[in-house]
Amino acid sequence: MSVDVFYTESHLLHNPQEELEYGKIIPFHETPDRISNAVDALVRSRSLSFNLTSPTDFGLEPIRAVHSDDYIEYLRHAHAEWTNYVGGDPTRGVTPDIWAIRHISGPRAKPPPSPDAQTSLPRSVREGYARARMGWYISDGQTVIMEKSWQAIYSAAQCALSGAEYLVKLNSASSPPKDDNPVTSLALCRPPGHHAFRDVGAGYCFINNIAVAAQHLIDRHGARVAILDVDFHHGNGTQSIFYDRSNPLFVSLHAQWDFPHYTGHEDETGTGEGEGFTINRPLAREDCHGKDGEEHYHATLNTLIHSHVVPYNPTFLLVSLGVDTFHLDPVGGLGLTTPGFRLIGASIRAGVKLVEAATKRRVPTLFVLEGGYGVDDMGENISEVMRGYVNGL
Ligand code: OKP
Ligand code: ZN
Repeated sequence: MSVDVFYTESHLLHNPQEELEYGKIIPFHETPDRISNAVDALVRSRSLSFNLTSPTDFGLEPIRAVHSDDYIEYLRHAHAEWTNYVGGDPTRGVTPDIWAIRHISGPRAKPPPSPDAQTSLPRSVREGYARARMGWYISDGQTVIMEKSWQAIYSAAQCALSGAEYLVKLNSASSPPKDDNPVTSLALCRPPGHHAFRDVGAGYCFINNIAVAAQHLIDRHGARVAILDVDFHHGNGTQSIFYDRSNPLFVSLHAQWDFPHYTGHEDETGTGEGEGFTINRPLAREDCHGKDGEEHYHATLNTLIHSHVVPYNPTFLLVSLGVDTFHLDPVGGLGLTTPGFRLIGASIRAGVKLVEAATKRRVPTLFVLEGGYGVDDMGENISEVMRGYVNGL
């Protein structure tokens, strides 16, 4: 069997050269060669065959089901607005130099209106509007927008949607998928998505690709969705979007006290109807080194799958697949080795099989790429996750 991979070259249009990290300007980590190298590795993979597929265009509607109209509108014009009013080299990326701390500013805080509509105001005032708006919608200095970034952002969401829709088709095909063949696909999204909130971009993310796919499956196909986030970083955007809902379930395993720094604690469990449908397991980095560390990681993941994902009985499983847990990753790094990624895939499949046995239905599983910054290894690590999912250990 082969795994369909949804991918488009539009991501090449988003290639910032630098980011602001802890007060220093450093080379941008979330580079186009992450995807190019991963695609090469998948195509060359001998362990499993991958079938590269271009995404279908599902339009803006599924994105609007997750993100606010003003935010989407802002993202589309952010680069032009900034370079027009604030200035700078238009061939380079832009990122805020002021940040709205909304929980401090309070519920009545709001961004200024678009400076384009304020023709009577002095230029300097309109410049202030443009700077304030960037800091309202983008919450850190690593989330950099280029002139054509929107095209890449939009296409990444379409890749996730296409992966989801493909699973629906495969699952309901008149000739049902062969007995034991898994129903799975991979969306190679870039930029990533899991730090994107309803109306805020952060951590290289703008549109929350996996949230858009989950919402689409719920709205169009009445799905009951479980999201399992195994990226090194806490999926704070996904958590926030679904915090007060019982569908989807959101389960995250991540490094404690690293980016995004303030969330992902065990006592964040959802609110209202969503109480109990957000599950966080932060891992101390010092517990994840060496062989014992890797075992600790897998034991924790397995417990999460068995005590939360399986009992939820999802009709679809969506995995936020970050491979930045790899021990050599330059941004994350949580002690995982390449065979460890195969085990992640196998553990997820074992959980899926339990749900399938209990419900007598297939559980289509979509893997959505999030982080992973070691460009030489990430393709192999992604491919090992898929191989573990398809073939087991
Ligand atoms: C996005 B994804 C830590 C700097 C943090 C931002 C990380 C965004 C990660 N040395 N920089 O979850 O992989
Ligand atoms: Zn990450």
